[in-house]
Amino acid sequence: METTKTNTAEYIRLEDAYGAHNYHPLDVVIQRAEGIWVWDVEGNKYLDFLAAYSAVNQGHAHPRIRKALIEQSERVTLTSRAFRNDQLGPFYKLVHELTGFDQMLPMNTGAEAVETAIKATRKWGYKKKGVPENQAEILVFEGNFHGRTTTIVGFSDDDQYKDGFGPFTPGFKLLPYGDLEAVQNAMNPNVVGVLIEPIQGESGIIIPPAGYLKGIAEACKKHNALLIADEIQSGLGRTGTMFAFQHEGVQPDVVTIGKALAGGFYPVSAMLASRDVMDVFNPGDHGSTFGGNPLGCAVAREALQVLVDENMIENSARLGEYFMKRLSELNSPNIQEIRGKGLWIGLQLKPEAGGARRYCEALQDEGLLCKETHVDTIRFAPALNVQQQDLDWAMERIVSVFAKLG
Ligand code: IF1
Repeated sequence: METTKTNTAEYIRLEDAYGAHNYHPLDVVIQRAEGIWVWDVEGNKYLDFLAAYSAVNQGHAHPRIRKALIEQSERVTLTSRAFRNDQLGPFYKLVHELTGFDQMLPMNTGAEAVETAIKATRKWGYKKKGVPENQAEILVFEGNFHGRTTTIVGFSDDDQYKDGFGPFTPGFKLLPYGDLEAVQNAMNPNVVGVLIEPIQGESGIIIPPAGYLKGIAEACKKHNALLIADEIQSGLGRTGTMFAFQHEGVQPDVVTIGKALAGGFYPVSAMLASRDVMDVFNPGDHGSTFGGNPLGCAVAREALQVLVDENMIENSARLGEYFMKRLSELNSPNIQEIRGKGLWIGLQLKPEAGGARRYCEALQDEGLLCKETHVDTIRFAPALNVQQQDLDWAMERIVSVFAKLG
């Protein structure tokens, strides 16, 4: 059959005709990706400034990670956890060595890692803290994003994430983000944990006041509650350190990781914790078909190794600072605030600027792919192996778009 060069419009038509409309993506149909660059079906080249929401911190299609995927795929890909495999133990050991946490429980998506952390924290509350059955409370925060399961969206304060999906899971208390007193006042004997993003991602790279995270850690210690840091987006070098919580010098009891954990090649997530927390799980309590599979473990081991071997975390800290400085030179009257840590930056526009979407569309026309969040904020989050000249290339286009749109 003669193959026709299907163009962008045709791909969009197929998605619209046969797929759920649960996203409003930019009209760019990506066909190939390498490092920080992606190409669409028309042959246009773009600098990817979203990095799949920080799931490709190592850059697209990293050759070392691809090699690990191919080699493992020729050995064994999935055994289930009914049996053991030769990739899981070494993966556990590497994560322990890199993060200092005693143990991990491997899952697949970020939401599953967060659900695992919720279950572990509740069970720890009942079995070790002595909270009466079904009375456990977990403190959560306005502007949170922890995934899309019914339990997780149930404690979101974004109406769209909840609309039509009730009834929801009880046992969560929403507090204002950044207000330490609110956390201290919410503490009571039934509080088993505090679930927080050290820097809020979806909300638009919201950085809490200095000392806030430390204050929460102290409140958790005082009231015998677990501090759970969701580092699924902020972790693995995105903010210039392995974990965002390290900027505050705190040591959470539980951490969730995902996204870049397998370098964009495979969904791998995990909950990290001390033995004291992890030993609430007995055989058969919890799990998943693909959790800890040898293919995901082999890929994740190499993805973590690459992050370290290629100094991507230091690169994120150094070039994040550089880029923040370059962005601060933009003197557009439409800019409300520029926030960021490492290569994770949110540029918030004033409401009168007409929304970030049109800036993202204009940037797309200039060859830069970004994503707006919460209407007014443009998110800049390139792969952590971006180079200074790439940021300068991006800056030229950002300057040009702001000159056009104000
Ligand atoms: C979508 C947002 C980002 C996360 C944090 C857990 C998860 C995420 C801090 C769940 C996932 C993704 C989900 C994706 C878009 C993206 C996103 F806009 F939704 F909020 F990054 F900001 N904790 N974030 O950021 O991980 O189950 O997706 O593997 O749902 O549209 P997941």
